[in-house]
Amino acid sequence: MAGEYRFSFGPWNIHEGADPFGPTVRSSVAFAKKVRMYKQMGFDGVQFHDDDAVPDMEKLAPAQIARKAAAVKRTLDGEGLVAEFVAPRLWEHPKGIDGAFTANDPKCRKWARTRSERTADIANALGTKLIVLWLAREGTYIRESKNAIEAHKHLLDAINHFLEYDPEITIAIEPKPNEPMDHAYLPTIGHALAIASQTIDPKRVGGLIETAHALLAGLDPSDEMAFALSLGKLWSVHLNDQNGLKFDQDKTFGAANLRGAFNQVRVLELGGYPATGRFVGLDVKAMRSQKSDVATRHLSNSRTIFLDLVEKVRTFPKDVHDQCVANRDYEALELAVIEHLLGK
Ligand code: XUL
Ligand code: MN
Repeated sequence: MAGEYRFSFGPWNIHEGADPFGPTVRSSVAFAKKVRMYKQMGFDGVQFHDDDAVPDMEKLAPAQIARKAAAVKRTLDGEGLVAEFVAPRLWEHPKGIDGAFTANDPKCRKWARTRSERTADIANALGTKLIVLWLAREGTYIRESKNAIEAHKHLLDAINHFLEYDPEITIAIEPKPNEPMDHAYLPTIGHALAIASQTIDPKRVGGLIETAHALLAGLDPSDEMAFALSLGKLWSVHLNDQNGLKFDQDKTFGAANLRGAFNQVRVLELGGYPATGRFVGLDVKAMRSQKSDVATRHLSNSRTIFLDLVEKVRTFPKDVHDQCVANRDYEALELAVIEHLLGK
């Protein structure tokens, strides 16, 4: 079972524990040390932001950026790892304060396009064709601050620019409804795939669904995944968990809502996700209270819980399921699911 699914996470998922209310509580782990942990924990793929791969990229010329990214590729090769995707980190730069692709200032929008070109170059050097777009600050704190109709056109232009710049890349949009913005553009997979259909090459634009983001939108992550799967557009996932409507918690997968996690695994099984060769990505954070020596458990535990749930999905008695569905007896089905999860 472990062999059927390929798992990935990003270097930001091993972090120092700073939050908006307090400083770091763990020392930094160097990238070279992080990559050595992947295989030991059963992971084969590394998710990257562009500046995870080339930290000082804003100060470098395109050729230097490509050379540095090629060196990272050699490190990955040495560990038997592959890059899953590269995402432009547009939200930490001063030019991204008011959004990047949808900034009101044309100079900022231009910067974002140039940065996208470098992101594509890094993806090439790392040997992946997948770009992930989490549109962090593409939205508003107050609606009057932008023309939202124009903003959506800017987003479409930005995606088209990416597709034109590199005819090989594919783009997975990672929707999220809020945080850091009050409201973000493209809050759900429906929005993401609608804009994908309007691009110059719709077959190269799909989606990545994160559990917590779907929950923050008040939606069921498994149905969001099913929608994308039904269109052949689920190109990655960010599994994690979320305890209600609050900040993006990135909890261990299944830790807040085990049944919700069961249903996400079920839909990936129903959709034949392992056969697509796509990664099961995690986007989980260690609790701030974790000491350094155990601050990777959220990753290995999420993977373990995922695989335990694959087992649960596969061993759910089909005859019970079919009988309950035939009888339209969903109370019986619900009890059967809960008892199965409880190991009864
Ligand atoms: C933010 C988030 C990001 C993206 C990658 O909520 O999920 O880490 O997954 O840019
Ligand atoms: Mn994510």
